Amino acid sequence: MLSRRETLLTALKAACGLSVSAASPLGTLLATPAAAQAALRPPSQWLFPFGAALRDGPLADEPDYRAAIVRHCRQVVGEGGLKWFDLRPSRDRFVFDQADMQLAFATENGMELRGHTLVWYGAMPDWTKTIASAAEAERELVRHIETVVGRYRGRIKSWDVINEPIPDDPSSRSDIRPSIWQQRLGESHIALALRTAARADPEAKLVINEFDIEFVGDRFRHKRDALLRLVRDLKLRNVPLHAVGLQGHLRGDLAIDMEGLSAFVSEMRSLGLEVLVTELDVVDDKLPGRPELRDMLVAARAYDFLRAIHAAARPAAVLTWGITDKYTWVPIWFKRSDGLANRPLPLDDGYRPKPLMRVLEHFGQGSR
Ligand code: 9MR
Repeated sequence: MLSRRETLLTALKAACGLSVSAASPLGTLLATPAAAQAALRPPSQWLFPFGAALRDGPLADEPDYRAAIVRHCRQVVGEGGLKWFDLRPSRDRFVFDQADMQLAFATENGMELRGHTLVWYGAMPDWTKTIASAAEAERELVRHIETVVGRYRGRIKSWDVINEPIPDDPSSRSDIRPSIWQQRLGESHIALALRTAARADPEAKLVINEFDIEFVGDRFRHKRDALLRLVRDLKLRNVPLHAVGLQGHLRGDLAIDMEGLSAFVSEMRSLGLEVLVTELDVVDDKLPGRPELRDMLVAARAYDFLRAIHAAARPAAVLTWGITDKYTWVPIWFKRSDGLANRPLPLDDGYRPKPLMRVLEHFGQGSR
């Protein structure tokens, strides 16, 4: 008779063609009894710092949420708080309350806060639409970065300076996503932002952060190629840039391009850049409903992603975009048609670890 584990693994294979046999490393690690977890190194000793994005509501109101973050994380990042929309209600005002609170929470609990984000097409306050010339754009961008990075100098040590610069379906390798900065300054806004950030905090790690570069398919290969072109060009011109962030908003229904992703990470390393995972989760709207199976599929997808990265280099950090299924952006865009709640994150809505947490632990221990 088939064991429950074998039944699940067979269902897993049938559901999305993932080749997970009971004897494979993934099969074994998913089947490890929870009791054996006690033998693992605690998160403070993982080979990369693990962390998660913070949401301010539960951070203020929910002791269980705070406890879960403190228990599992060495790094955190605000889901919001340091975006233009949050910091700049008007041209003349900077509002740091949210970010200050997050930094205080991180510091009190021995965690680093990452900065997200200085240049993004999204979450922009309406007044920025009135930026009318190149000179005005340069003035606003420089003032923003000097003020924000300067305020947290030495305290926020890693910044997503540039977020999502490559379009969803780039028309060429030099295509850059439209934004007010791209419109007014062209691609030079990217080097300007990085140089300004480096001046404001010479010790900070400066990151370009991007999504949708890990899957099989032409669109994703084009995105990878365009990001590679941009990064190479910046390094060639000695623009300060230290790392590339792979957001890792994985799709349960899309296969990881294992070779393509490993080659991309190797290329980054050969350019002298670190690679970190900044926003990992697995969008599960197209996966089968049954939670037990869905959690396995989510874990299996993340396993492939982390395995392809580790085949080339150990990531400098891994952060998930939230810690619990209770608080996730996923249903905003990817609600399930069967009405079941999404389950994209390492803890369920009762803060219990899911198979995805096992996968993170596995790589955190240095296993492959
Ligand atoms: O999860 C974030 C959501 O709460 C915000 O409404 C949204 C707009 O600010 O941004 C979401 O976070 C995004 C991140 O900043 C950049 N990568 C994609 C993330 C998910 O949409």
